Amino acid sequence: MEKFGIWIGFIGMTIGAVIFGIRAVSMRLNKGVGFAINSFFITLWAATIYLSMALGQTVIPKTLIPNLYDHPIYWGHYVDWIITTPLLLLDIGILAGVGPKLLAGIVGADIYMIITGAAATFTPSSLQWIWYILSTGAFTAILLQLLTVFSASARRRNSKIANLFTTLRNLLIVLWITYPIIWLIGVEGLKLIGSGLEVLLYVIVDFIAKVGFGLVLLKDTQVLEMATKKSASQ
Ligand code: RET
Repeated sequence: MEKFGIWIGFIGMTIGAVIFGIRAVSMRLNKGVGFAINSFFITLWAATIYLSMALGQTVIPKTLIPNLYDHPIYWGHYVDWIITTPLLLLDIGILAGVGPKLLAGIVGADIYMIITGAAATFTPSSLQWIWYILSTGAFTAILLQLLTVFSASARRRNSKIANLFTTLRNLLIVLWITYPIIWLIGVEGLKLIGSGLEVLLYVIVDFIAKVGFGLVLLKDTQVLEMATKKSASQ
């Protein structure tokens, strides 16, 4: 069941990488091509990590340290997210036209969120909740930045860019909120669901957060071209 879910993740991300790769090539040196290249690398990286998890290489099996963990740890997810979540935030930040300082701020909070989240996952005692709370704090900061300064910056751009930003921002918020919930109900947290279902849920949201997000982002080349032109300096 778990292995099956991971392989589905690998196939889904590979299909995404092929779609975005073709899109990037077809956009040639068009101004918005950076967004397609970014989506390509996001899905390529995720496909690579799903492959490593499917091969059992970025997983600690339940039986390896049974007196420490009562469940397998798919730590490949954190290697995936530490690269792909900053890239997703760069997409939405560049679309909003925010400057390098705000981009660095949100990426910093994001890296903090993933590292403390990994710490929560690897901590086999109730000390894990300290790390979970710190990670959730950083996550809240990310959401607040998206809803305030990022949205304000996007509103100052033309209406097509602003509308695409709002759609992607809402999609991102709804999807990303499910991660700490899955963790909470999953085997690392309250153990309300089993490892197999948890793996499957992560695969589904990962797929929509990367491939679905990329498809919406790349729908209109014209908007992407406009978005790469002049941006507000902040
Ligand atoms: C964890 C557990 C600790 C608390 C929080 C988490 C948040 C994770 C998030 C992950 C997003 C991943 C994405 C992946 C690829 O597309 C680490 C699960 C807050 C928000 C979007």
